[in-house]
Amino acid sequence: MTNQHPKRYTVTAALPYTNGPVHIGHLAGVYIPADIYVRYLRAKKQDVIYICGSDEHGVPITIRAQKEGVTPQQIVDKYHEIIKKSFAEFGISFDNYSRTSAPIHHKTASDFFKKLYDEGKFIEETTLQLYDEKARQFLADRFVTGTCPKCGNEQSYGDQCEKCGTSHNATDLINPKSAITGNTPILKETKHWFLPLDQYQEWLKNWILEGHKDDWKPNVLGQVKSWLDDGLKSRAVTRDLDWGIPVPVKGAEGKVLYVWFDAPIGYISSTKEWAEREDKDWQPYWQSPDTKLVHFIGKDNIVFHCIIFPAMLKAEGSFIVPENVPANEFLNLESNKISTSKNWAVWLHEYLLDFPDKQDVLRYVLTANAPETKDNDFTWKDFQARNNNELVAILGNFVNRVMVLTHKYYDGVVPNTNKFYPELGQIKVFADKMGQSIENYKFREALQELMNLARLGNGFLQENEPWKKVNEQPEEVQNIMFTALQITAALAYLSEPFLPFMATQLKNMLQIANKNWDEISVSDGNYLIESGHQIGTAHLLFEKIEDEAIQKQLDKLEATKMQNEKSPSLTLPEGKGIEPQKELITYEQFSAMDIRIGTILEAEKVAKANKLLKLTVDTGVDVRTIVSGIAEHFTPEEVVGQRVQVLVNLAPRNLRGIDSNGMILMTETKEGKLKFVAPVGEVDNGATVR
Ligand code: B3M
Ligand code: ZN
Repeated sequence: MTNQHPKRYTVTAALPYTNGPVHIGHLAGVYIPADIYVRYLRAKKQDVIYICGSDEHGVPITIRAQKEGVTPQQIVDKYHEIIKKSFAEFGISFDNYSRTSAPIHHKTASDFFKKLYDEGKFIEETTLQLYDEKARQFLADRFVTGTCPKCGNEQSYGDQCEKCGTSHNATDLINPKSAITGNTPILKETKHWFLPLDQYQEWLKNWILEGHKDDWKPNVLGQVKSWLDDGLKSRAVTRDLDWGIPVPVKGAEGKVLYVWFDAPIGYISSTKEWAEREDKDWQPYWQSPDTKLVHFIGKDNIVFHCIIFPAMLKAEGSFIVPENVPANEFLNLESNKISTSKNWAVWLHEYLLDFPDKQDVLRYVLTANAPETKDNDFTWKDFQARNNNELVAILGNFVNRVMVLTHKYYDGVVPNTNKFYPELGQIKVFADKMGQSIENYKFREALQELMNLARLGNGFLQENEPWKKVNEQPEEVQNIMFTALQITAALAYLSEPFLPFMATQLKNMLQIANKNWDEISVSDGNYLIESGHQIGTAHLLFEKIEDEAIQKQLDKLEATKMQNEKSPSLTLPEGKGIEPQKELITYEQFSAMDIRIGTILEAEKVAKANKLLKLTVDTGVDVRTIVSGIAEHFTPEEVVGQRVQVLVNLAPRNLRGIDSNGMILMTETKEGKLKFVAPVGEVDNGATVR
């Protein structure tokens, strides 16, 4: 069932959530492997597009906005720019990087939903959903945590357990807790639209477990099999939230598309955006059976890309489905799980401040150590070792020796040859092997081969020792150097998918143009760099990284660790009863409130009202009556003489027949005990609060 000779490739990389910058885990898991794959295909002159964009909806964005005290739009605007820039700086060569807040995406996702809706592909149902009474909000996805019904993980999210990877409905959670207030939610009725995944079960089983049993990665097949074995259930594709794409049907006011419904459609919208800009047709890239669609993702996204999105595409009817979904496992950092909220990460923008121009070193280490088959660990010591012992000592050293000797012996002119060393025949073997590995998504293996070619070059020089023969056997040395230069040129070409910055630099040093990957071979009379060709000046491709630079990074992580121990969560204080921040107001709105310092002069209970005290308050402006709902917390005697803050220009209200002229400001302990918000130290009555 695989497309042996596709006419074109559509390669997508998971759309990162715009709730923070990107880190090495993102690069290693998704963007570098996909980038290697497309750079290789481009070098083979294939028709390929590399599509991505920011995932700007969903609960993580809302949570981040609440945490930073700004609107979701401000969050996505900020991180979209940061993320896009980081990708560009690391040479991630998207053909298009869009965003799901773009109008073209809203329209595409909305039309997609509408089509399925009109064709009766959804089940419309009013069900009981989790609701946080305090936050006055339905809880889905990351707004709720609880115990995973499958593995017992107590921190599972509403839509997915990060521990076992299961995807479930929020109501499946055992002991659900609101991530906003920490409260136990109640069940409340609400209407939603469900995609009946069970109807696609058989088709999915045949397509993946039969059709792709030999070419999909075992970790991906394993997860798919486990969901299918459990039996697929209907999944809601709408949510009661105000951030997202409005559900485009009547009676759905206040509801938006589930982020995992709209986000994968983002691949299609981003392709449309690209096609518009490039004056191309987007359809063949998504609808033509001779297109090979490949989704690069992390392991936590498998269910969405292998079950839900394909079911959506199938339901829609006019789209192709992916031919592979090469999901990676996770990368840890110094033995701990990378965490945005705990700041346990190497952020790309921060890396570049400390290691400017060392993008390729990170690309190299993250590929050499990629979590292709199991979780892997990034350590700074390994980073240093791989740079110093591999990039500098093997690749850089070989290239440098060839460059320097060519300038020394021949003033930088490629010498003649009359001998065909077996090493030359190896070049094509390497190119083919690497190509095979890349096509099988084994990028570590491919990179190993690249380094093996550099090792072969070093071995060749070591064995033939041109520096010892240059005076006695000049012709022999010409043959040796000619051969070494061919290997150097091959390295320039073959390193391009992995180390694009270095490859460009090396091609410039050698003064050679790009070449089709399939032509990276040397046979008698067919060379990568010709005799008589003048090469450019030599520069070192890599430099040693000293201990101090590594120590600095380790110290930084140590500081993070200490910070986390002091205040364990920088995240939205989960379960601490903190209410979410309200909508922003203007300064004018704030200054319209007249708050004064005052003193309670008299207090008495209000007849037949358990909660109310009638207070006489000196506000500085005047002495007035205020009725306050504090009687269950304070006796009248307790509050006389209490200094308070009073909102004095609140419109009067009549409570139990008494005119109340203002409001006393109160706060509340975690246990629910009311407290006065009193001035600290000497302040006169009538002083304003601003
Ligand atoms: N934004 C999940 C993530 O960043 C999600 C991927 C969407 S791909 C359509 O882990
Ligand atoms: Zn679980």
